[in-house]
Amino acid sequence: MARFPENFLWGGAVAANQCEGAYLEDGKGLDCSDVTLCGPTRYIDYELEIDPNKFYPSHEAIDFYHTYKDDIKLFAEMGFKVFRTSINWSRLYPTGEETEPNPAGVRFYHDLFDELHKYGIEPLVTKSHYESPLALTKKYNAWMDRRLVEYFERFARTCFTEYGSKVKYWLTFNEINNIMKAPFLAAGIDTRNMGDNWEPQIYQAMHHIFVANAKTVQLAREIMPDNQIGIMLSLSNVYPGTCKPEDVFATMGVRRRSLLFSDVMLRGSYPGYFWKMLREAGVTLDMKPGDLELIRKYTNDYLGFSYYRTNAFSVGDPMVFSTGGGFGHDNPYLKVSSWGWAIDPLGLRYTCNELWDRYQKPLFIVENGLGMVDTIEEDGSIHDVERMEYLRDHLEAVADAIDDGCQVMGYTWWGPIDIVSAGTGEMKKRYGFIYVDRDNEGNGTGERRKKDSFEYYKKVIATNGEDLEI
Ligand code: BGP
Repeated sequence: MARFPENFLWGGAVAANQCEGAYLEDGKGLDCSDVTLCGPTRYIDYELEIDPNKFYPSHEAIDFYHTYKDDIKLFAEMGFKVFRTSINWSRLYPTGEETEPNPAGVRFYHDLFDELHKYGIEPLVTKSHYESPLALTKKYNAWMDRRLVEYFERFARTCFTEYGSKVKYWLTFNEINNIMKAPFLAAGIDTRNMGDNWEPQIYQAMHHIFVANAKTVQLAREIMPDNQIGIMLSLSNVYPGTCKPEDVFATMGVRRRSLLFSDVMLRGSYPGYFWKMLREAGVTLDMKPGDLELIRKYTNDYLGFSYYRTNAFSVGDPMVFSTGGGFGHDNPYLKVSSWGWAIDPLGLRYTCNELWDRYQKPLFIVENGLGMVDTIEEDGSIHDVERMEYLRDHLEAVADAIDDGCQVMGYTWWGPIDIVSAGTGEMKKRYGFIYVDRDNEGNGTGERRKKDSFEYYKKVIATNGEDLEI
């Protein structure tokens, strides 16, 4: 019996700021990623001005803005049914405040989606993926200000009006639960002048985002009622560090710092534990009449999420941040990748069951992948067995989750082509089935080269996941 449904959406995922480059081309404005450098703390060590003597990975990235036709041809060769990317807000609205969109920016994404459809590939579009207009940060500190709701709604109206007939699957905010760990990356919020205890102030920005999400769903229902608009969270999981009740209870609290966002956007209300967080922080949200009604009425259609790995958490652990989902301490029962991230395929099965039980809404694994350093052999080949093993094992887990009764819409491997790392800005941390000749300093020809995993994923898709043999 087939382990994956007939219409399973196989594909790959990227983000505009991590692949397009052309950071000021055709009228695009600066976005927050354009002022972040290479390095493990790029999401907190940023300046709001470009230093001409520094290298910014997003400025050229892998030049997808100009190479997308050739790259999409390679995705089609692998047999992609779907391709996830984002619309860079500052390409359409350079400062975020314009009353009309930038025509060249609108045109680019029409051309991109048309190219995908040429090969029968469905676009899966994230509206905001770590790339909000920098001007909104400088003027309003981004989502701390309620005006962002209006600007995001204007951006949504343009997206749905322009692309509603070409894009069936949408996501509002990428990994928006990361706002509580990396507010500048996730929501363009500069916390450096907000003191050490900035988190309680972020709760107001979260309210603005929940309202903006609901308004976006409302617009989607009005403009493109047959399309699906999901949410997207970073949901790599966390296990109790011991079976001590205190550790189990503390770990539930850590997990709730992520599931709060899906609870609100999929169930339509602030859960009791969020009201308690507000009480304990002494925060009274500044709400407009009708806000909670909007959030209740306009919930999202599906749950998109990223899963990379799992960690463990015990009382007293530090709450570490990582783009791959970081919490307490390493799990001694798990192997780690050559990059140092834990490998836990069963954790993906566990997470799918956890989320299906909690929401009973379709799940979409829109990010799963292995970042690692690739070796180019003498003959130019790249035998990325570690990547194929990670993919095989995690697809086995997805098949098991579907067998467990979880409804999974699709799977988009993160980084089907080497792109700029979100967490460190590096090219060295490669996810792709397609190698890109470019290093951390921007040197290289940009030439594309197939790795062994290219043919492997092509076979997986061709057999609808039946043949996972490496
Ligand atoms: C997620 C982001 C992606 C992607 C991924 C991998 O947080 O949604 O943008 O980058 O992490 O992380 P990294 O690129 O740091 O390896």
